[in-house]
Amino acid sequence: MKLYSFFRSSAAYRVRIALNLKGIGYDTASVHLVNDGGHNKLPEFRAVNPQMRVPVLVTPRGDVLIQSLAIIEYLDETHPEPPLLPKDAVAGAPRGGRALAELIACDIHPLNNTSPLRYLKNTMGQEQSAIDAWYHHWVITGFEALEQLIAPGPYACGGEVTLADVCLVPQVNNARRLKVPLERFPKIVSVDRACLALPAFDRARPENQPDAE
Ligand SMILES: N[C@@H](CCC(=O)N[C@@H](CS)C(=O)NCC(=O)O)C(=O)O
Repeated sequence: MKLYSFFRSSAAYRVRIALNLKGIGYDTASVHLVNDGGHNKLPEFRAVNPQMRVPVLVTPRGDVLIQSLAIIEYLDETHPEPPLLPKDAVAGAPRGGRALAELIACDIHPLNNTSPLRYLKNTMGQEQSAIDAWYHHWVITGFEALEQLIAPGPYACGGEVTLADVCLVPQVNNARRLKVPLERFPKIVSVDRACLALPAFDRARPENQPDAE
């Protein structure tokens, strides 16, 4: 498998964790999202993914998969062990992996992603302090709900790692990098710590990637 990734991308981080959990080897094709205005905007990458975002996973038979949650669902179907998604729909709500994963991936992450933040700065002319306040606001709002929904642990949905953990750890990493105070979220911090003690999560950390800076 080939993964188009950027060490700091939280969506790519999710897929790296899933690949590691399932013991699937892959090659990293690094796409720098910042240098020269973003190498993801170059025509050669646009030809791979018209959305010009990472991650992109290319399977051994040449299928080109985009969108981290869809990629992870594909990995779960083709490599069922260990399962990351509940098989029964009721187990998915409200504390199941899918609901918490979507809380993070659909409601928090899009608001603090590279493109919207750049738009706030370059098109809307916002000061960096206002952009930081925006970022903190949406992470904290999401984390306030997530903190209440997390199971007793050690992982977000209880005793097994699920898609919720795969999404939580990169979002916490991102929040720490942007200096969001996490003292009010002891359950989130505890789940993050438990996950990062697992080699699959540790190997997927931004600082452990071949393109880390
Ligand atoms: N919903 C997408 C989000 C992908 C995404 O936005 N990736 C970011 C990095 S975390 C990206 O490539 N951003 C480039 C840009 O916005 O220009 C997914 O889950 O894969």
